[in-house]
Amino acid sequence: MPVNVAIVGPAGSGKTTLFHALTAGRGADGVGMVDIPDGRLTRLAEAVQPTKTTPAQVRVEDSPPGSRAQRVAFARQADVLLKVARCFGPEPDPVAELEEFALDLVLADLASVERRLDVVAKEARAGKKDAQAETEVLAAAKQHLNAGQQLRTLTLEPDQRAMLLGIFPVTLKPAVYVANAAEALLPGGGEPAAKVKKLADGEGAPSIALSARLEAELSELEPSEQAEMRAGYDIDESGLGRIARAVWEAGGLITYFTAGEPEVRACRLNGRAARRWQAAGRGA
Ligand SMILES: Nc1nc2c(ncn2[C@@H]2O[C@H](COP(=O)(O)OP(=O)(O)O)[C@@H](O)[C@H]2O)c(=O)[nH]1
Ligand SMILES: [Mg+2]
Repeated sequence: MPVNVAIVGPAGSGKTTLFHALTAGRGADGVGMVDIPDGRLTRLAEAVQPTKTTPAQVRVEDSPPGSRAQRVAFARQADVLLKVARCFGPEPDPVAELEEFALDLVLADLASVERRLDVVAKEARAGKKDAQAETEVLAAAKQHLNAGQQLRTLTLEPDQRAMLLGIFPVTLKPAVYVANAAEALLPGGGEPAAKVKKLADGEGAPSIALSARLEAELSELEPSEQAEMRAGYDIDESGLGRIARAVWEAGGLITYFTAGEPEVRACRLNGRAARRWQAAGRGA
């Protein structure tokens, strides 16, 4: 199963434009596969000279239009949220827009926590083991959500985290922020992008500034024309690559390589397999 990345965020922030840029126009019906650039794979391929080189990939999906409930449901099925903020156009206020968007997710999690608390209260009365511990973590989650905070920023022990996962909380999913900046403010993205970075830093999440519209246009050009235009904007090709790597890392994934004729391939490990791999001192 590939890692599912959902492009989410306020309306008009450039989600569909970013989807086209990331998939270089090859996505269909809002779904596309995106390669994860990796210098190690390139070096391996140079050494082995295989007939085929297969990079690791993630599956990226654009937000379909829909109601607030549908937006929450869409985010819920993802492994990683790619949150796009509007840092271009008239009076960009990316932080307010991101917070408004996050509120729907917070309220959805609050409803799930409250439903689960009812169930666990009954289990506690029936003397079920662990019900007390679960009640405590749910109560802490409820307080955090009631304060408008996402569960991503709640400090949790691994076993508490595992208990919370039972309610499929959407605000606990790893997030990567994209400050979709005005072309004139590239490469850094200026003040609006700085605000997005501050918000992301507060959640321990990565944030990347680029112009989705410019990247989508560039993706349609020949490499030589691309390079020329990038130089004009003082940007390199790393923006989309950094997004791809950030969502890969946010998904807690580990890359391993198989090399030989006819193919050099980057694959993913996650969950228990990844922990065993790391414990054995291998992989990165
Ligand atoms: N100036 C500028 N406009 C953009 C950028 N990205 C998207 N837009 C424009 O913003 C509008 C909404 O973009 P869209 O991708 O449809 O947003 P969505 O509602 O989040 O999917 C469109 O008119 C885009 O051309 C950008 O990086 N710079
Ligand atoms: Mg759209």
